[in-house]
Amino acid sequence: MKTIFSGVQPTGTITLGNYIGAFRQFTELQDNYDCLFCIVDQHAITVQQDPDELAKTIRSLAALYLAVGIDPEKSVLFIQSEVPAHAQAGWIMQTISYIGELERMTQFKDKSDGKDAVSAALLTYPPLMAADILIYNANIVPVGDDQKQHIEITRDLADRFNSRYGNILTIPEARFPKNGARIKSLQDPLKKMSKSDPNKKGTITILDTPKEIEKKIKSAVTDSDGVVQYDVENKPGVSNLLTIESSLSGVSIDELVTKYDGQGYGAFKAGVAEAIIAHLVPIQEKYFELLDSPDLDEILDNGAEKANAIASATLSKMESAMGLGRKR
Ligand code: ATP
Ligand code: LTN
Repeated sequence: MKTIFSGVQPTGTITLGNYIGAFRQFTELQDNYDCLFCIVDQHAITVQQDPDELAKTIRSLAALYLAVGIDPEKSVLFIQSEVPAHAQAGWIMQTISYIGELERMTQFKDKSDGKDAVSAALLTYPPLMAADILIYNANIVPVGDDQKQHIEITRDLADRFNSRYGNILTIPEARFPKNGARIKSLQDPLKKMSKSDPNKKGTITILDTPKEIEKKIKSAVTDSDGVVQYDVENKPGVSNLLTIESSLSGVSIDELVTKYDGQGYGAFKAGVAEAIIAHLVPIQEKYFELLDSPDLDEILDNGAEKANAIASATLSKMESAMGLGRKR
């Protein structure tokens, strides 16, 4: 059976973008693949985090993975920093990465732009992400569109490692959702919806109350022609809302356009908000049940143990191939 790996950073409450782009794919895939899902806390600290807040967010993200439908009987759910092989293999991947290729990464450019105190880890984020994937010999990595470049560099590094040290690593492939690979900010529909966006009006989180959701959708930026049509170039705001409703309700965009034909943006936005609320309320109920439950710790302990066994075996092969330690 093929292996799936993906990770999400504990950097805030997950958004509708994360949910549609990543989590939805995870729950669909777990029946047919060996799946590992990770809370990538070591990636989160590439920008400074408040320790208490980070600890809380890690637990919250674990509960959310389960609330959206990750089944610990089918998938391995764990925290990156509890499996030391990630950082160890991350170091190895750094040794085969070039500064130039890391400096060209869009995420590095975006997150370092205009700042004076940029951590070295923000630059070396991609080799750690490559290690995350490669130590499980993952075949498929389900992610949103923004991660395309990171998967490309992972493939390049795996290939480079294999050609230098022997055929050890599996070259993974990215998998993007058919619909909703890049959900946009409600306030700036040219930008992606992002959990670390300081403008909270642009983002719907998976834990927003129905009232908050209605308010945010009502104030979502659209345009002045009042026609509900899918046209990403000329009507990015309306198209984004159509994508959101379609991917949550399963109703095609064409059918939605027919449904809202002749109605103004008021009725359209009310319909979009309703679809989001109907989808999120059951997830929220499960989330609050799980958050303080001891089951959560047991699931994460089990996950770390299973992940450790796989990851340390690959790491050992990598170290031996490179002549590290006394493994030869
Ligand atoms: P941050 O703002 O901290 O960078 P983020 O919101 O971009 O966070 P990540 O933890 O980096 O979220 O991403 C988790 C997963 O969600 C990734 O697979 C990513 O591709 C996907 N994702 C993030 N934002 C969107 C979006 N707007 N639309 C679709 N998928 C998304
Ligand atoms: N870089 C990703 C998070 C991430 C990840 C991974 C995703 C870290 N390691 C491995 C898939 C596989 C992000 O910023 N969304």
